[in-house]
Amino acid sequence: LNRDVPDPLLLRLAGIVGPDHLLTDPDMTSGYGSDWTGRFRGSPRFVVRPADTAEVAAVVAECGAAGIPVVPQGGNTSLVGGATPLHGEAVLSLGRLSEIGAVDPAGQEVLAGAGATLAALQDAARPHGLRFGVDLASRDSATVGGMAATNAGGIHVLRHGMMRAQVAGMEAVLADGSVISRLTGAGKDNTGYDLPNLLAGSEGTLGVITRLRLRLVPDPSDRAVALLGLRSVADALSLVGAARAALPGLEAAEAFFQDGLELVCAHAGVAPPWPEAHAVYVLVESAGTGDQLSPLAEFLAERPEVGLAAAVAAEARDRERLWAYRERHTEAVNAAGVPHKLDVAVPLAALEEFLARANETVSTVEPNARVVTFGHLAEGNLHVNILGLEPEDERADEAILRLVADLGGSISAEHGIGVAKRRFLHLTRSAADIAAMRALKAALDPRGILNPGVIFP
Ligand code: 2HG
Ligand code: ZN
Repeated sequence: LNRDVPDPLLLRLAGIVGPDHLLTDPDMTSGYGSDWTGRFRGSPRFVVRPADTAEVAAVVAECGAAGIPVVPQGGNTSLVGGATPLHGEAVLSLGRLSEIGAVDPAGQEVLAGAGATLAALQDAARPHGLRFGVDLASRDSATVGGMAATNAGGIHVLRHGMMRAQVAGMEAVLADGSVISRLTGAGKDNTGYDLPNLLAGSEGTLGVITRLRLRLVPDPSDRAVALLGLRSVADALSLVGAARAALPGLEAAEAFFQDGLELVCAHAGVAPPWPEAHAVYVLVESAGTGDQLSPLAEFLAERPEVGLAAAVAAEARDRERLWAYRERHTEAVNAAGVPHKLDVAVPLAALEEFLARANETVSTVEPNARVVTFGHLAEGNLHVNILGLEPEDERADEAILRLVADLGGSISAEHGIGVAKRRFLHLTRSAADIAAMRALKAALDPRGILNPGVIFP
């Protein structure tokens, strides 16, 4: 343990997980100390990497008894400082709980450890003609435990819903080290409070998810993607509305804008899809069994919103090329600086107004700031990324989130509250809501051991 005076807690933890899985050397622990954006940084007191549920329970009980708060961490892909030891907490890494059980083809379910990555889960499902209903760009790192804890969204929400909708069962360790488990997978179970549903989206503040029974969906054999350069946000919305009605296989409807496209092209070293600029770019994807390309192309040919800037693709490599313009926004933004990330949703009827006012709202506060917006159009979910602000300067964040609240939206559509938005929770949740949430937190974690400072100020 590299310590002159052995710390009794560290000795006990090393006894539980084995000395190799208790990290105290700052060179080894620093990677666990900041979130993916780099905006939120801390130094963990130590990092402990249990191998299974029993070890997680023993670690949480020991840390709780010693009064050491614990930050549960999966793939560390949070964009809101949701798994960052800002005040020297211990990091409880779930990465070793990565086992994926046998796929149940009849029940279309699979048991997965919290530390299994999304990509590993997809690999396990594919040979059975199945896949997981949630997909997102960080698929190689994001773990299913973290995705459930944050109720992650992603690019297929319009077809399959968010992460909570995929959770058929859950095992978790509570703050006192006890284990709750509903993993049996009996499709129907109406026996009292739905604790898995409560823990999904609780951002590690109510319990540490250790295993999940996850729903799978049929893996469509055919896909087609279209990228369109359109004249206006109004056109984009009417096109997506029509696509939802006309294309039963529609599973993605994404949007981005000229400034974001230019950033991606410069960062990735690729040419833009068309030489001329367009007011808004929309990417739609349709998936199913049998030809998807012809119905998509026929639909687009009849739509008045669609002009010459239209590209369709069915082959995997061509689809990926079109998707890259949208999917590489996050890395391109991060390469340009440390962003403030405001993942918001506004009612579709207010989307145009929000977009028209967002940039001016930011520039009133900070004239030099740069705003890059993109997102999931069908849900009115926009990722407002602001560059050129100090990490702790929240004035622009507040102005945008107040605009969202005024328009009847949500200050966090899919990334969670983390520490980034805790001061603003009251903007879209009532005092009664917050009091009920605090009561749950106090009942399940009276000493505030689990992920302190997340969700609540
Ligand atoms: C996405 O939709 C992710 O690509 C990340 O939710 C969004 O980087 C972002 O702001
Ligand atoms: Zn997103």
